[in-house]
Amino acid sequence: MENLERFEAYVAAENKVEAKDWMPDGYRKTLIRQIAQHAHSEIVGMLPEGNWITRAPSLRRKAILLAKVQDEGGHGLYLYSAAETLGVDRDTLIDELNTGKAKYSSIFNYPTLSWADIGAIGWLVDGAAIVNQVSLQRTSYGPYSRAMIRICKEESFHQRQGYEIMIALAKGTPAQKQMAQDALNRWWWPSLMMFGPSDKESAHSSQNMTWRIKRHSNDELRQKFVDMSVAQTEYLGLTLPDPHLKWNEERGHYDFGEIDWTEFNEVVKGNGPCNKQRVATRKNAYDNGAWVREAAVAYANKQSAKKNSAAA
Ligand code: FAQ
Repeated sequence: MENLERFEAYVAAENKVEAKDWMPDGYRKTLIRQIAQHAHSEIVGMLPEGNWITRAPSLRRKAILLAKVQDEGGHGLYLYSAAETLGVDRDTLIDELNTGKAKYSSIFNYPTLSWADIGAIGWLVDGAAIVNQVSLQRTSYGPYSRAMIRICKEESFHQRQGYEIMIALAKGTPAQKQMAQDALNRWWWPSLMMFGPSDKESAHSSQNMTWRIKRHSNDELRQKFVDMSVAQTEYLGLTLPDPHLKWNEERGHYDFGEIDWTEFNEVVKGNGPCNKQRVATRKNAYDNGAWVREAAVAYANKQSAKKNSAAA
């Protein structure tokens, strides 16, 4: 049997591929692409929420938000490690992010204008991320699958903290409820875009489903997210900003309006409201952290020199 045939039979039987196993070049390449984009999304995703740490409305909210943003940094690090198992160097990936070459999720190119946006991000953005990532727990590449299992546990806490902020606002004063509705209006459609282009337009889905990298298509996951969000919105007493949203008895799902794909494509191309700011902030943070990296390497070198001289 050819290597490729054997590999495809192996993943079709629900076995996990590990770093040292033989894999097709295309499998390695698309995984590096997807895992790196995912890692960058976690790291850039720290910025819109980080913007509100100093302005959180209470000490309790500040502590929770700090922990959440720190978790996202941790997710980025697991994911860079998973990408490295495929033979790519972390510095190369970070350089691609800092020079604006790398893609990361479109959602993080929108601004956080009010405290309610922190609720909406936790509820909707982490909510959408979980729907996608629960599916990816069963991805065929072992290191990615294991990273997803750890990450999903934390994402569900993030989703609940966001929803709890939304409950507090939606059940608060009329002005607070209005803030919550305004945040929902602005974050709903960009959250649906997180799932990627429609199945008809998705370049990688078909091959990646065969290789069990992706377990569900972009549209399937998007539909699942819409279906679960309707009841959550009703509980809040808010309204989803979509006049076409309607239960379809025959399909057993909600129908919903058309996504603005022109907006999606522009944001992905780098022309969203905050793309330039996000990349510049990341580059700045990286440059300002050079001394920390140098100190860490110098310390590690000193420790190993000490060990070697003790052993001699
Ligand atoms: N934004 O053929 P497909 C999080 C690109 S985690 C930007 O369908 P694929 C946690 C795509 O890369 C959020 N680009 O691609 C958190 C491809 O470009 P390429 C991130 C997008 O890979 C919460 C092209 O379009 N999650 O947020 C987007 O099969 C709160 C064609 O698309 C992940 O990355 C987009 N929305 O499916 C953190 C999950 N959609 O490379 C902080 C893992 C598509 O050909 C705060 N990734 N593109 O130039 C995936 O599951 C997949 O990569 C998809 C896209 C589903 C995103």
